[in-house]
Amino acid sequence: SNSGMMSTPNEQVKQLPTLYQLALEELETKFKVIRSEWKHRNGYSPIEHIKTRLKEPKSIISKCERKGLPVNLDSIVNKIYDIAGMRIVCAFVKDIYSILEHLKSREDLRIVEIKDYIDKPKPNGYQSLHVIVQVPLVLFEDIRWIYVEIQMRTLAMDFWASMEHIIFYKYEEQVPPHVVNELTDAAKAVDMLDRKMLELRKEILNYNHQDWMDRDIFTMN
Ligand code: 0O2
Repeated sequence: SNSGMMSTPNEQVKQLPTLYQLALEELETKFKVIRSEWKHRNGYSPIEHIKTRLKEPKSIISKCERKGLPVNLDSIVNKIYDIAGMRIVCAFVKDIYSILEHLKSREDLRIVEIKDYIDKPKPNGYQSLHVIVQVPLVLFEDIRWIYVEIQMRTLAMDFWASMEHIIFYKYEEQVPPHVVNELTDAAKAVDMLDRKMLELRKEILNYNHQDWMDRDIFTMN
C-alpha cells in the first residue's frame, strides 16, 4: 500500500519548477554569505551581480531532442543540467577562479562538471566558466540534489555574450563569414579590456601602497 507521500509521475512533473526555483534560492543565499564575508575580508566583493533563470518547458523539450534523449521525467531530471541557471558577473577574471576554488571546497555542494570557456573560448569567441553543481534540498522524505548550471563571467565577457545573443540569436542560419570573424575579433577586445582593467587596478593598489609607505617614513622622521 502506498504511503500518502507517494506521487504519480504527473504530480512529480508539476512539482519540478518549484524544486528548481527553491534550489536557486538556496544557492542565492549561499552567495549572499560569500559576498558579505568576502567584503569583510578583502574590502570588496568579487561579485558584481547575479541573475537566475528557469529554462522554459519548450527549451527543455528541444534540448532533450537535440541530445537524442527521450522526453520523459527521467531524462529531464537526470540528464538536463541547466534547467536552473545562475549567472555570476565578476569584475576580474581571477575573482572567477577564486569563487570556483571556494565552491570546490564546500561540503554543501557537489561539483558535477566544469567547462572552462575562458581558458578555451568557443570558436565564435564566447567566454565564460560554466560549473554544473548539485544543490541539496532537504525535503520531508529525503534530500534531493538538484542540478544548477552556474555561468561565471567578467563584465566585459557578459557585455560580449549579451550583445552576441541579441545580434545573432535569430540569424543563426545565414550569418556571413566576415561577420563571424568580426564577432571573434570583438571577443579579443574583451580580453584586452579585462587585462587593461586588471593592470589599472594593480597600479592603483601599488600607488596607494607607495603613498602609505611615504607617510610612514614621514612620521618616523
Ligand atoms: P539560454 O537562453 O541561456 O538558456 P551541450 O552542448 O548540450 O553538451 P550545453 O548545455 O549546450 O551543453 O552547454 P554549454 O555550451 O556549456 O552552455 C550552454 C549555455 O551557455 C547556453 O544556454 C548559453 O546561456 C551559454 N552560451 C553557450 N555558448 C554561447 C554563445 O556562443 N553565445 C552566448 N551568448 N551564450 C552562449 P542555452 O540553453 O543555449 O540558452
